[in-house]
Amino acid sequence: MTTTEESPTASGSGSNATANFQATRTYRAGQRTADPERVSAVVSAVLDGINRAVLDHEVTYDEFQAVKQWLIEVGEGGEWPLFLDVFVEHSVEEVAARSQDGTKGSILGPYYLPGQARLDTPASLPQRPDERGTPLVFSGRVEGTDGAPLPGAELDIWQADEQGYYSGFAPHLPDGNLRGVVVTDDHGCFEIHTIEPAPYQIPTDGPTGKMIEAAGWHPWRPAHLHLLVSAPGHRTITTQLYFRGGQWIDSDVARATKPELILDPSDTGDGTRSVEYHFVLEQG
Ligand code: MBD
Ligand code: FE
Repeated sequence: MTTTEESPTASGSGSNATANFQATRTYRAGQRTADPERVSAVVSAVLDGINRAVLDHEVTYDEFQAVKQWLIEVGEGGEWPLFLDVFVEHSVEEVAARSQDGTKGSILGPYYLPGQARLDTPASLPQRPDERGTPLVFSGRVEGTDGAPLPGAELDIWQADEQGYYSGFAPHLPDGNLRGVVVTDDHGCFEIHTIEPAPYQIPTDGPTGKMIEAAGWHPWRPAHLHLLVSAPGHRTITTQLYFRGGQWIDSDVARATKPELILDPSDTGDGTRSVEYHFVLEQG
């Protein structure tokens, strides 16, 4: 099996995402026992959808066997977190968003790693000495839905580098690169110095990428910053921010963009770009 030790490619990242999911499961919700009626309702709907597709498209035995083989490969390649976060999480997030106020959310994705360095504002995300990419100064404020600033709020931020790789999921990157937990100042303000990320390509050499290619789709997500924004007494927001004019904004393979989440950085004149964003957290 390919690992990220041997190769920084997508199947490497995908299997790494499975290991990460299992290692960090306790950070995630969803351990409680489900109501049998709900299990029956949801599982029936999923199976109905699959059977409907088989009948409507007259799926053959050859195709059925190919699907079984592919499902086995997704598991063996460790790509279930990748596949599910790309193709399904956007609907789970849409449901969650129905009861959420304040800043719009987006999907978490497979590459969050808890426990990063805590940094006071103004903060520079950990970078290699020769980190490539356009410098970006990302600043703003965190406030409640009542407009009150939230000092001591945390922005847990992670992003791809200028080649589209995430630290922890590519062996050539140092641990913690372009990740950090930035704490707001007495006025709820933050300032983060980083670089603009590149678009992200689903690894083309793994089963998820092969399915995308077989269907003739593209494997790209637009460039984005990931954030978990939290403050005591407030509901944590999981979101992503994109860049105006960025490639794939209107055709994100993970369908995770929203118009409210698009940044429009301006040139500062010295090759740096700068942009502000205000986060609004719901009480409770
Ligand atoms: C990513 O970088 C990402 O954000 C998601 C949601 C899925 C795959 C890779
Ligand atoms: Fe991402």
